[in-house]
Amino acid sequence: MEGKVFKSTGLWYEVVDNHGNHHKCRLRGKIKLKGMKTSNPIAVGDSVQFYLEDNPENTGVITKILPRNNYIVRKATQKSKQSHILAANIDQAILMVTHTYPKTSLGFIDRFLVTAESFRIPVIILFNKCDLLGEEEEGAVKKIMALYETIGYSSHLISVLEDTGIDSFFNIIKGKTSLLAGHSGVGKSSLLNKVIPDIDQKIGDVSNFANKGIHTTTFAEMFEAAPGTYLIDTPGIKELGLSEIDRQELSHYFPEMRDLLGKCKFHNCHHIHEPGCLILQSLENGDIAQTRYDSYFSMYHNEDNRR
Ligand SMILES: Nc1nc2c(ncn2[C@@H]2O[C@H](COP(=O)(O)OP(=O)(O)OP(=O)(O)O)[C@@H](O)[C@H]2O)c(=O)[nH]1
Ligand SMILES: [Mg+2]
Ligand SMILES: [Zn+2]
Repeated sequence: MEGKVFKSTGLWYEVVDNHGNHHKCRLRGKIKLKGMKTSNPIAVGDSVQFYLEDNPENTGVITKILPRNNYIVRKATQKSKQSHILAANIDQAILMVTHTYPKTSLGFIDRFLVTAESFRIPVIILFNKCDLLGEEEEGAVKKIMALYETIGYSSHLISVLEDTGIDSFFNIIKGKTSLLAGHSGVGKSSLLNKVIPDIDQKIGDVSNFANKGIHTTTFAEMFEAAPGTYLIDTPGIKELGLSEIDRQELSHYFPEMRDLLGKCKFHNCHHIHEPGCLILQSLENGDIAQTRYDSYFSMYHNEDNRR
C-alpha cells in the first residue's frame, strides 16, 4: 500500500492511505538515506510504501520511502551537526511572524527565507496579531511588508484572533501542501484551528515574563483542510541552521542580489568590502535594503542571528 506520513512521533508514524484511512505504522529495521545526517529518517509529508500486519491492532510496517520532491531541514540542536527534517514534499512555506508578543526579528525572517530559497521552496509571509498594533507600529509593519513584497515575497497582515485576512488565506493554500512555520507563540496552531474547524490543535500562551511562546506544538503534523489541500503545523522554531549553505552561494539566495551577480568588478566578489562591488553600490543607492544586507553580512560571517 502507499500513503502519506501525516505525523511522526519518533517510533510511530501516522500514515494515511489513498482512501483517507489512517494507519499506525513503524519502520522495519533501518532505512538508510544516502549522504544525509538527519535525526529522523522519515518526515511528515513523505510518501511511503507499507503493509498491514496481521495483529489485533492492525498496525503497519513502512518498507520504503518514495523519492522526495524536496524537504526543509533545521539543525537538530544548536551545536548539532545533525539536521532534522521539518517536512518533505511541500509546495510552499507559510512563515508566520509577529511584530510583538513574541517579536520576530528581521534576521530570523531572512534566515528562513534563505533556507527556503536554498531548497527552492516559495515562501509567503503572514504578519499575525495585527490587533495588537498601534498606529505607529502598524506603519512600521507595513513598511517591512512592502520591503518583502518588493523582493518578491507575498506578505499579508492578519489577525487570527479578530478574523482579519483569513478568507484570503484559503486562496493561498488551496490545492497545495503548505508548511506553517515560525517562532513559538506566533499563532500557527490558532490559524490551523480557524481554517480547519473540526481539528482541535492545542493552543498555548505567550509567557508574560519572557515574551516568548512555550512550545505548545511538539511534533509536526499534517492536516487536510480540503481535498488536496494540506497544512503542516510545526513546533515553533527558535533558530535555523544554515549548515548546508556555502558562503560562495549565499548571495544566490537573496533574490534582490541574484540579478546583479557576476557583474561586480571581481568575478569572485564576496560583496563584503571589495572595490567595484555592485551589491555594495546598490546598498549605497538604496536598491538593496540595509536590513537585508545586514542579514547577508551576518550569515556570511556565520553569526548567530537571534537579535
Ligand atoms: N492578540 C492575538 N493573539 C493571538 C492571535 N493569534 C493567536 N494568538 C494567541 O497567541 C498564543 C499562541 O498561539 P498558538 O497558536 O499556540 O501559537 P503557535 O505558533 O502554535 O505556538 P507553538 O505551538 O508553541 O509553536 C495564544 O494565546 C493565542 O490565543 C492574534 O491574531 N492576536
Ligand atoms: Mg502550535
Ligand atoms: Zn560584489
